[in-house]
Amino acid sequence: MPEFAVPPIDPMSITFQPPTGGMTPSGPVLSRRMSDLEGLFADTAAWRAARDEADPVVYEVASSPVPEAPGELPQSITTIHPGAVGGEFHMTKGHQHPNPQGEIYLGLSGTGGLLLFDGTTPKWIPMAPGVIGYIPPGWAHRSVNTGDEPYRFLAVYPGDAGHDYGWVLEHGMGWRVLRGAGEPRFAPFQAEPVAG
Ligand code: PAN
Ligand code: ZN
Repeated sequence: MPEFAVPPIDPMSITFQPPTGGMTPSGPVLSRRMSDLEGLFADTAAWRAARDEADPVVYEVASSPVPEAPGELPQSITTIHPGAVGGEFHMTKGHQHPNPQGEIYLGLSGTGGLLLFDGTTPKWIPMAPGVIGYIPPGWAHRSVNTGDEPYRFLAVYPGDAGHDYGWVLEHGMGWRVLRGAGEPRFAPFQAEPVAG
């Protein structure tokens, strides 16, 4: 066994709970409500109305007990509930890994997409059950539910990657993902307000 600055955890198995998107054993679980997503959606009036009316849970993230420590590979399962705000699909906040490291997503259920942005060029990876979306180092990433049912995916990432949310607030994600006729529609990030 090599020497480690932080001793690794023991080998373990983690069971995915398909009905809820939970993990057993479980680490931290977090819920992001509409009120937690200020500044994300282009249509501020629609966002405020959704927040004030019911303040729904937009997405939940269940984590395994694997710690965010160097050398470990923590996992999380994100469930984004269906819906849109001013025509813009429900999405995660999005972040950049300040320590530039890659990440793997695996679609588990529902339909969505992975929006990637390197500061210049946006890219879109359609996600569905069985699809692996690969996030190379240096690409900010956001997930979007483009369907009518919960979109759920597994993420596996290096434990010392870190999460920088300020980068996305400052630079945007290149595109906004809007409800279209059948397929999602993409608008430049600056376009606001967005008509529903
Ligand atoms: C994912 C995300 C998760 C929630 O586990 O953290 O989908 O998205 P936000 O963190 O942007 O709110 C991941 O990419 N981890 O690195
Ligand atoms: Zn990430």
